[in-house]
Amino acid sequence: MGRCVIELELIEPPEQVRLPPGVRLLRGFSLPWEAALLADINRVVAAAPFRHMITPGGQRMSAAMTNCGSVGWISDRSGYRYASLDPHTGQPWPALPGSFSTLARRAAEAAGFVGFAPDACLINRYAPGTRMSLHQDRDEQDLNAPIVSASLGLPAVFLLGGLERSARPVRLPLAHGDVIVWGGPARMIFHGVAPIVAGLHSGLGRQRINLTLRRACPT
Ligand code: MD6
Ligand code: FE
Repeated sequence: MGRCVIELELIEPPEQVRLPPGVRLLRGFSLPWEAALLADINRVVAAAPFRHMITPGGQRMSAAMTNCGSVGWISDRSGYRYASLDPHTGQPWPALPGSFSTLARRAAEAAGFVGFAPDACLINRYAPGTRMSLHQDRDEQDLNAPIVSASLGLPAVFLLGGLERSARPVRLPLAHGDVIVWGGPARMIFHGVAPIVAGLHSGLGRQRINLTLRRACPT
């Protein structure tokens, strides 16, 4: 008898997690674009390879990163910022693929943010054990635009904090194909990624890839 109660708790779907206003989780939303996204990621990475950036404090970031779009997010000894040239190649970042911008616009729309026109996409690659510590996304000039974040490959536990660093984060499991959109009152929320658990994803192997689409420059 008691066993039934326990099972009901265990099978409660993650969709039941109550999200703060301005945050929307769209399960499986990117799956219709899966093949195009993976091909476009490969094209971007061929022109602008993944690299481990250095924080202003001198630490090597554990997620490998690259960008596409008219500007890309970079970090080095002199700080965090958007730059129109890839410091690794000296060339402009690869253009934002149509699959990325279409996905972003449609996901933003589904979350109630119409007219989202991203100009930058940060691509993060996580090997097992890799994490991202709690941070705010605050280097964009247009804080009215939402952010669209697509998870691919190995699952992750997204840490969704509050508007102050001290708030205890909610743990939000993310699977291949899930998309998070946030903006409005949630735009400056602290967030991070718990260490990725080792595993093998059928399409992407032993890694998680995250696409974070933003509007970095004023419209
Ligand atoms: C990640 N994402 O999921 C890291 N930032 O790998 C982020 O830092 C992030 O997912 C702002 C909005 C959505 C995000
Ligand atoms: Fe972020």
